[in-house]
Amino acid sequence: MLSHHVFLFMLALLAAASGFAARSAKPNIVVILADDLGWADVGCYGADLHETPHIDRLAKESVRFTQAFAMSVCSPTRAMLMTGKHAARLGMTIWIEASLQKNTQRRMLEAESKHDLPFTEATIASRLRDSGYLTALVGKWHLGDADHYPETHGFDINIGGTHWGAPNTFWWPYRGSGRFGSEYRYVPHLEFGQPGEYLTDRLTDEALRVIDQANGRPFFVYLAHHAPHTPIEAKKAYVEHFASKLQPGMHHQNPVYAAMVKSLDDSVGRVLEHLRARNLAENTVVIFTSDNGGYVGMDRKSGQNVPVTNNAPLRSGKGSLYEGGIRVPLLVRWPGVTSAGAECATPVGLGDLFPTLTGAPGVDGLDLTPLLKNPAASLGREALFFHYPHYYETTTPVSAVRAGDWKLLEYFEDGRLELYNLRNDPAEKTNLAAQEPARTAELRARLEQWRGEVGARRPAKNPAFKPKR
Ligand SMILES: [Ca+2]
Repeated sequence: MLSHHVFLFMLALLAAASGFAARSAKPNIVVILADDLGWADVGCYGADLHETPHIDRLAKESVRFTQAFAMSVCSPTRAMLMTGKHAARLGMTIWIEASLQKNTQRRMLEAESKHDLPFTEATIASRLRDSGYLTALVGKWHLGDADHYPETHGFDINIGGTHWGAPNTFWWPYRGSGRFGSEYRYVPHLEFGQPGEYLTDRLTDEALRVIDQANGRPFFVYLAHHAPHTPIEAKKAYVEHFASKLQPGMHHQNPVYAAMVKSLDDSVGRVLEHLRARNLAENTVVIFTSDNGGYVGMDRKSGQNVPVTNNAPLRSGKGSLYEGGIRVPLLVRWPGVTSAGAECATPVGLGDLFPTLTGAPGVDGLDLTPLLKNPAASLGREALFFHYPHYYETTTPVSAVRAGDWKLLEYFEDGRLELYNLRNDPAEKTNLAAQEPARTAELRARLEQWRGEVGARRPAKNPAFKPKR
């Protein structure tokens, strides 16, 4: 009996020892998530006015994914990124503030959407913390109210994360007024600062501090910038630089937005330099991406009369399921795994980061390691799905499926189907649904089957809707 106990004790010791060995071999992880940064907003994806030398250098050291997909708005992407589960399966299909407001003047009533990430969900942070990492969210959270803040989802440290999707201002003290008083759209834990301090810089300072705080422990830093989401506000010297550089016919036309993107690029440069200076670069995975396509509306609140950005050659922008709304930059630098300067055109989703970073199976995400080692490898995925049963400036309720070069969109208001061949028509100009009825029907059936499998909620006809005469 006693020897049996001793045997079990020794087994436990061995397991602990091998677990420790595995942990100590684990790399640090920094995920830098931009907010509303479009696919074409950085130099290495084709920007002209914007200047992103640090992001472009990271791209040269990374696998650059040319067809990486987010959901079309903030919270759904963030939920999927954190959990590896599709936003439709989680029932989180629109950003939080909008899930609480119902507009009943439209043709359809939007689907219900959860506004708190359920505690039953494992996150990248909870998995990594369980295996010994120091875990920190610095910046935007947007996955629930105060009782669902990052501390309740696996983060040891939360600097700035609230249910708010954007600060009132990018200038310290980062808060507004209104019916919430000085807590209106505030950014917590940044109370001590000075006038003139810019949020993107401050969040970077905090992220670097967390890296130093880890002090030898493996760390996961999720640096979720608010930039370049509205309000479109930037440093004066940068704005002047881009205003003087601006030429008619340039792809991008907003110097304030260009200046915001430059501050974001500065942040990436400072993180990379800090890792290098601390001798951590060779043992740190660095990922750079965005949570949805670029915002193509105007930021009238900031007094601007040009669109925030332009996702050309892709169609439309944030909110839409056309490529401009969902295709995002994705760079992955994993020392010892990725080859410098590699490119990968395989469609991937941000839900793939959960299994890739944790080693745990993803429910909807796939481990990208085969592609990180060899960008020409097969991931074995047949299709990617999108579901946005809501309205936005750019869209009415819609679902979409991407399989190979083909993409089908189904609009709920009228059942309209649109089929595009993205290889021949990346701008989604020519709807081939009528010319390709068999392919259209097959993709529509696949989309319908997927919606059933994940329990995707649908919008409903609005009986009170009165069309304008
Ligand atoms: Ca966003």
